[in-house]
Amino acid sequence: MRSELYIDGRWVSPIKGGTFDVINPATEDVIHKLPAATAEDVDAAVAAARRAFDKDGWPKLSGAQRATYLRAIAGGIRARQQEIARLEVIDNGKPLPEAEWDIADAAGCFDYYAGLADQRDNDPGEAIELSDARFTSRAVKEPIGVAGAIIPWNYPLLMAAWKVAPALAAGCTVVLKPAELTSLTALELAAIADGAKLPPGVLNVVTGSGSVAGQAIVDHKGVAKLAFTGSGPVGSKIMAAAARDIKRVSLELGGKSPFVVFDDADIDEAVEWIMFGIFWNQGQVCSATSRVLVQDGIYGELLRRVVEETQKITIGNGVEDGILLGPLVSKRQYEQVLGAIEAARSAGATVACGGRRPDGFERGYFLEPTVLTDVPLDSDAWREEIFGPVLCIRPFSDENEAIELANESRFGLAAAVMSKDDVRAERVAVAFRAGIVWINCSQPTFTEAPWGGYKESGIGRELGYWGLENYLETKQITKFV
Ligand code: TAP
Repeated sequence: MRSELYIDGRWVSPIKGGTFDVINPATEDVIHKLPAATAEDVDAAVAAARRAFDKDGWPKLSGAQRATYLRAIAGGIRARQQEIARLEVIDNGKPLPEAEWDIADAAGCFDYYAGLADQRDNDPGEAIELSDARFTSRAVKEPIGVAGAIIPWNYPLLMAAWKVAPALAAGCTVVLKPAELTSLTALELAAIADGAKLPPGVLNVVTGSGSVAGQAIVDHKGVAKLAFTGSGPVGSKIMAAAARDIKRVSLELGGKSPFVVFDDADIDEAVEWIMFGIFWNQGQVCSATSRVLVQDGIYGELLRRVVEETQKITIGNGVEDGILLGPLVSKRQYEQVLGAIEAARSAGATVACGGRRPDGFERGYFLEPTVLTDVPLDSDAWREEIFGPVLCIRPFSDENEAIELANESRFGLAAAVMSKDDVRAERVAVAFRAGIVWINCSQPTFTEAPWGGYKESGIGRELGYWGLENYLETKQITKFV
């Protein structure tokens, strides 16, 4: 495990020397100490990133040259997949197979953006047809500058990859701040980039708190673009701060995503996707389909099956075999989710199963997977993101009611629909006010496809070509001929 910041291609101690504890959420043991960066360290990181951008020529390399570095990073991640996945488990708590998938996806993300970097070499810009024939014009894309990437704790390495890979492919340089709760693998990413001989300053990783290191990145004049994933209130603060010097901003802020199941759906498949949609990663997933709406005809049967399957979920330390649900990431998160369940109960909801600490667990932030019914539509449990293994399920009678209930939210990240009637499923998919819509499934995520939310779920899109665009400016070049 690394114990230093990675700035300008070197491992350095924080200028003020502070540290913070790394806690394994399954055991509550302090397993490591990491450096707490302050504004002075962020200054050094931004200065290095600026020099790499302005003077050392990272943006001027060909796309193919940048792609070579990205592929080397992908290879470096794959070569250490098992070891990094284990670090993710002891840091975040997720079951090992899930961590292995995350790490493989992170490597895939670097390979994918290497492909897009390659393609940009052949892109002469877009010719623009002008109304005045005396001029010719074209639009070209250029990297924005230094990108500040601030990421959450639910998919630590993968969220780093979603930001670092497209930024580097575009020709930006990066200062990355991982969440204090899960910083171990971001430092390993720096080590892998170092091993791939990424030029100094192109990627800098500063660990530390959001209010100090994160805020310093947000406020820094040398940062041209902010890419953030996390909570709504922090996203809102970042957008307001970015407005001061018109930094480019992309935000991914979570949601309260609906899953509409019509009564012609296959019950076995519906149960499987519903469970996956909420209990994966302990429910700490921005796109979790945490509000399930089931048509009257199958509501009773589906609820019975979901409860039955939920009670079978094996809970435990993610490093052990056969575990499907690990601990929540932190004491704070555990208490917040328990509090949300209690508040739901007080508001009149029924706890159909779960809702408490499982028997036999004295240490660790373990919580039984929970199913809530009779959740009032005006309660926080129905309206607010709980970010834990808590499913709200309720019946509906017809399509219009389902769409209305689904869209009645200040969020709009994802939505899912299940029906054997393709025409109806397509109609509902179009009616959803959400950035990501799944038909007959929930949560599949592809590096090639755009990811981001409507409404208060965020602004901008990550992944695919859209993810690259996040880090590019558009320039018009017009010539008098
Ligand atoms: P946030 O506070 O939003 O943390 C996300 C990232 O922002 C972390 O790296 C955090 O740093 C940093 N940060 C915090 N304050 C900042 C500031 N003033 N300036 C710049 N960066 C700042 O989320 P959280 O506290 O970890 O979780 C709270 C709730 O947010 C959760 O319960 C959940 O509802 C939601 N959440 C959503 C997502 C997604 S994917 N949408 C992910 C995580 C959490 P530190 O954590 O190191 O302080």
